[in-house]
Amino acid sequence: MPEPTLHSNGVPIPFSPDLFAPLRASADLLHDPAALRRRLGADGYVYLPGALDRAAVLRLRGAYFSLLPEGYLAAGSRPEDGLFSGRVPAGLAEYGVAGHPAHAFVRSRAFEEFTADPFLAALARELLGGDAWMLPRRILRHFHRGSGRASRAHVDLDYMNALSTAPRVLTLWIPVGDCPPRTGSLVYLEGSHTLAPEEYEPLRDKGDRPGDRRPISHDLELTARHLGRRWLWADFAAGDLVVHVPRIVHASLDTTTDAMRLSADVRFVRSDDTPDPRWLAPWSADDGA
Ligand SMILES: O=C(O)CCC(=O)C(=O)O
Repeated sequence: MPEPTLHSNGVPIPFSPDLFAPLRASADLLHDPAALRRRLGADGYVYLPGALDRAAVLRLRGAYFSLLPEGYLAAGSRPEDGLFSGRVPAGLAEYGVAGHPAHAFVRSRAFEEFTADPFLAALARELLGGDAWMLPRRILRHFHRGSGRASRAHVDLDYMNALSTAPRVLTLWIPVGDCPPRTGSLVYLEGSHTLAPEEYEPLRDKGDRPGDRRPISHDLELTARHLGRRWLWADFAAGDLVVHVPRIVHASLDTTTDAMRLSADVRFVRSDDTPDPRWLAPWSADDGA
């Protein structure tokens, strides 16, 4: 079980039954696309423990962490463990911009091959109910303890709204390594894909990023209480996968373990829809999208 108090962006949230509940696992529906689609519609996500090859996920983890400069990883540890030394070596480029390993990694053959797994495309096709393709902007997220950084509560659609019609799009969130809540896992606000945006609009006024209306809130307890819903969590392991719809509110917790949080989010869009043009180039942390 997680600690009695978790944090997101440095803000505490009690791990209590009025604020947290478990994600519902749907791996048993993988053989039944229609039922899986219904579950996605009902819950706004499908959580698929063990859907991916754990060894392949851990290889990907090792491939990324082996690119970090000397001194970043704990002495004597393996890249695959992704253990933080407690010190970011001086001179490293800002996270995810050209010159940082994450920027190179999303353009690497290892990442390309991993995300090209036909299982992912087939799953997206089944859930979108038609031909779909993967948007080139695929994000790698790496957090270490002490950074006080996590993803604020948001809906993906607010980052993909350049067109007047919303594309039919799905996000596949892939923890690249074991990721319990204390390592900074993703949490979903129960049933929040059915909320009208006006219901969470007031929260944006109290955010920690004045001038950016896209995040809903950095304060997960305030968000849960304002909307009267719990955060759904899981003890994610390498090989797990969650698919979510673009209107579900989600966020991540702070990393407090030596094991660093690494994840990838990839998005698939229906082939007969026009995607937001900002998602057509490989991700860079400073691309403004
Ligand atoms: O991994 C995270 O912290 C955020 C991921 C996310 O927002 C997404 O996959 O849509």
